[in-house]
Amino acid sequence: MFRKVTGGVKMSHSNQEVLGEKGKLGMWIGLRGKKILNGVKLTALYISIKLRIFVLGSLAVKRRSLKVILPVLFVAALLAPAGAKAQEMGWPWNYYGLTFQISNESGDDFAPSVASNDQIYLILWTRRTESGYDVYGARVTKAGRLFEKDQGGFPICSAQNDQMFPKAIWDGRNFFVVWEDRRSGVRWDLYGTWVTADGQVTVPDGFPIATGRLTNDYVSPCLSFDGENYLVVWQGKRLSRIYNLYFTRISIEGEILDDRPVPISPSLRDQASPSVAFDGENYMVVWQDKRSGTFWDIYGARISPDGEVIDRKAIPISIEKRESGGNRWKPDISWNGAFYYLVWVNANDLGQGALQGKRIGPTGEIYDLFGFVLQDNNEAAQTFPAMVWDGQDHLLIWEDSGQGNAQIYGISIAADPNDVIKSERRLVSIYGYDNAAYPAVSSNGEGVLVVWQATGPLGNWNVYGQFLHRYQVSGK
Ligand SMILES: [Ca+2]
Repeated sequence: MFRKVTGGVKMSHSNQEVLGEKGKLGMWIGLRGKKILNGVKLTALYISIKLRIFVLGSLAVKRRSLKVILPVLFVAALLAPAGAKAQEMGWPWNYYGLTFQISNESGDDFAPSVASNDQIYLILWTRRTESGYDVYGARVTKAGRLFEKDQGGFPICSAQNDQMFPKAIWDGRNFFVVWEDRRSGVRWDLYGTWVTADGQVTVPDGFPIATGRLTNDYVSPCLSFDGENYLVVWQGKRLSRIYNLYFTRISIEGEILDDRPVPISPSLRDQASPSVAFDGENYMVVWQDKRSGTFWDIYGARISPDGEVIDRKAIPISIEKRESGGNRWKPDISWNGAFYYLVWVNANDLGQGALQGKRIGPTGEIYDLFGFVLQDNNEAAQTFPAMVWDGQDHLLIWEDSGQGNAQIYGISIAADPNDVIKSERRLVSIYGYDNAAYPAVSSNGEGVLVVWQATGPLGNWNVYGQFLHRYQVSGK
């Protein structure tokens, strides 16, 4: 059920051995451990965990093999244009109301995402039930209050076998939702449906968006909307062994517009973790790419609304030279009306995740020769960055495993094409219990809703949310 957390929750560090320096890997292992303890079949989740560890890389495993990367960043700072020096701005957000909690006493609620229109936010997440994993949702008003009838969440897909990791976008009429679906029993496919602003699921359990062949999984979907059609991008297995990125366009009526999944930049090396935004003219997709043969880098490509890949060879984005190693993972892209702001996880000198940024113009022009550090705290790993534009500034949030107990932090970043202007970091998961992880964020232009997962009082995963609004609210 949905509960208000009344504050004063102590942040226990008792899970240090689980999270600690293992970061995200530890989280998923913890989840798997819980699953085993609960005696439910674990094949599907195990595959999913394995996939994600593979995709994210393991900060813990990489740690030993990494040498000092700090000099690279230092040199980058020296060579970067003067304008790229970081400047400070204020934190413009007020914490409005109390943190929400969605709890499910018999299982886990985790892996949340959030979308919004000008009236409501739609939170989506994965729920572990006795018969596998299902997709659930709940609505929050633009003032940050849960809808009474959505307490505890409503099912969006409870088909047989597992459905996980939903994402949504508002299309002007409905929320279009896409998730990973293993109802076939042999592989992960992508399914979707619509959720109305009233909370109705128009196609219960959804319809197929893209289905792989044989055991070729389709996973990690992201989506955007160009005013007429949706673009769904995902990583799909090829030749039963490597992941490449694909997309398909879907009309607002649900018609699949591309005969078959379209490869974005075919490669014999892995590509993973896509993120997509629409700039009013084209889509920009960014992802992590192992075409160097050794390390993951960040690449991008534009896709036109007609479904043409404009940058078939892909735009190399994280072109900084490495001294000794280091991967770049998990990019997230945000359009602010003039340019794209990009963030990704960069292995820092301790082999832990730090957050790096870059700005990219709508034609693919990279504004920053060297990526700049958006957040780097050597005491902790920064992972799972998510960025949003609220009409005035970007808000960047992430999972920070400082002190062994992960929490959600954020910084504001000005939409300045020349200077890096950002606030000091602030704790967002103030009342989020332990192991606050896997954050997501959406803005309707007036406020921002941040959601994450954390272990609740019963020891299972719950979904939490914190509404933020600007200090100066006019006419409200
Ligand atoms: Ca299910």
